[in-house]
Amino acid sequence: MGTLGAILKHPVDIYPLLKLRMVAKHAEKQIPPEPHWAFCYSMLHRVSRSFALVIQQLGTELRNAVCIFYLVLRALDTVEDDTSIPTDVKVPILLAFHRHIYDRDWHFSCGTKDYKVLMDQFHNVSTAFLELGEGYQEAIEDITKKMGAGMAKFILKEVESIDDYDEYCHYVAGLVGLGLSKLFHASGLEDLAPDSLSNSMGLFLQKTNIIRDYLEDINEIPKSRMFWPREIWSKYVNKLEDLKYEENSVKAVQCLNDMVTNALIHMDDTLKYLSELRDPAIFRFCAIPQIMAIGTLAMCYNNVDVFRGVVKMRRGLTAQVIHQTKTMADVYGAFFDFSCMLKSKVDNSDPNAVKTLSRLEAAQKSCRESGALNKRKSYIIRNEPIYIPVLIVLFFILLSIIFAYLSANRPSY
Ligand code: D61
Ligand code: MG
Repeated sequence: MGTLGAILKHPVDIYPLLKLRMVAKHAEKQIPPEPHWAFCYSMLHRVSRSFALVIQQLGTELRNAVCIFYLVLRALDTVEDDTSIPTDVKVPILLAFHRHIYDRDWHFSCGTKDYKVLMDQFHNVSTAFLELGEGYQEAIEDITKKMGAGMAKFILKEVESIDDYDEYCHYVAGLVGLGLSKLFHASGLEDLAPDSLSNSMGLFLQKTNIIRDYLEDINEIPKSRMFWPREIWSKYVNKLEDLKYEENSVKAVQCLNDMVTNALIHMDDTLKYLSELRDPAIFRFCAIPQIMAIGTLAMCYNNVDVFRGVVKMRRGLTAQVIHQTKTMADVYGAFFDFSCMLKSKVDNSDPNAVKTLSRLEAAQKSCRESGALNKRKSYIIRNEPIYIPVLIVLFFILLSIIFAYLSANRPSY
């Protein structure tokens, strides 16, 4: 369904979408004049639309550090993700990448499209990195070293057990959480959060991605990318790729529900991490991706379309989340709403139904006990009266009639 169709179906998206476009336009104006910084910020927008907008709303000093942190790790991940690079070439680069970021002459071409541009002009990122404060450089190098080593380990090792799965997600996302908490602390705006909470922030996002991107990853050319742990999928099928075949749909959806239920483990830590933050811009930067994640999990749960194509939140709802998320009350509200949405899809015949419901009820309990639920707008309970869409349509028809009339009677000079 095109954007126009989606807007007519969800007219409440119009204002947030317009607001989002204005914020994006404003962000573009903030791009620094120096060519290497201009490259970094334009590249940030090209390789990550979702994080680019929330990074842009951070204060200048922290924004530059987080922007470079993102591009350094995205470059490292581009090496990891390029399945055409032979292992004996890839592993040494992953292990030494934390040293390469200091060397403006270092270059390794790989990846496709914008990722390839990032790699080919990576010297711009190194130049900007070397301009960051000492504390920021140390935190970024430390995380890059640990993530490179973790990625190298799993180039040679399959994700078998759930412990392997948590370990892999720690390396590629948990460490990002730990690094961000260090950057927030180095900026003097936040206390240093406990590693366990920072790690959970990353695992909740990464596991949501791994679940949502099942089909894209398993169909990756030349080699499949497989992150679902054998300990879970082997209860439903003999091979991970069997989940995508029509005849295995019932087992596939049960396996999907098992994976979603596993990801829900990290909800409490995520809510605790967010409730400790003090700086409003840092709060929004951390909260918006988490709300997108619980929303995406609610859409993926019990949804066979995950094995048919990519299930994504509609742009209008994304705009609403970005527009409406300002306080912890908004976060409790969103987690409560999307938990209700997920709960409404739990079928008691599902093998994990009891576990799924208990984790949802635990999260809903902490949201209720926050006492923040009543003062907020809901993401799912449609409270706008049905006549609004009709009015908007009429308005547009009127506008086009006036326009047609004016253009018809415009005096020809
Ligand atoms: C607060 C706010 C943002 C947070 C956070 C806490 C904790 C963790 C994260 C963001 C990271 C979440 C990662 C989820 C998306 N997954 C990926 O991008 C995978 O690549 C992981 C390795 C590179 C990590 C790059 C990254 C991502 C977000 C950042 C950041 C660095 C630095 C600062 C802020 C946000 C995925 O990549 C998909 C792709 O290639 O597009 C993969 O390859 O598995
Ligand atoms: Mg990767």
